[in-house]
Amino acid sequence: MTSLFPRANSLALGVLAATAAVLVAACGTGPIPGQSATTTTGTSSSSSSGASGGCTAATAQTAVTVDTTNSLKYAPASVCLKVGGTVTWKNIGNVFHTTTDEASLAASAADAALPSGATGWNHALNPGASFSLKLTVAGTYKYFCIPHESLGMLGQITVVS
Ligand SMILES: [Cu+2]
Repeated sequence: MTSLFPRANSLALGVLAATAAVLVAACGTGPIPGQSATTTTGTSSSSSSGASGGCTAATAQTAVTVDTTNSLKYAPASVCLKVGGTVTWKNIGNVFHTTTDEASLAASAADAALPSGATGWNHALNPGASFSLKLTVAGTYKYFCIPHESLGMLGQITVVS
């Protein structure tokens, strides 16, 4: 009887060790599901809530890609662009989205913003589709997804010269 316990224990430990090894391996390799591994924008560590926090001529990009995802987000939600630069939205999921910066289409007026002199836009993004927009007026743009605005699918583009 007593001789059974050590055996059972070592079996249990073996299983635990194997499970841990699998977990470690799973964490250590491969991208996190739903995230594209290629999005490395060293400049946009912009979880900062400030309007143009950190977006300067030195950090601005001339071309950025914003993914629209099945988690109903723009990724990244905030980008820093040089004047004359291009934003490309790409629907990487299978849910319909829009990229929209028209105050008249917003449920909440605060979700849409344009610098004075800039033109708004409203473009559908079917699954797999992409849409590019060149922004030639500096300032802060706030845009949203029509079907998911109330769920917080909001984006911001800061354009600097
Ligand atoms: Cu959406």
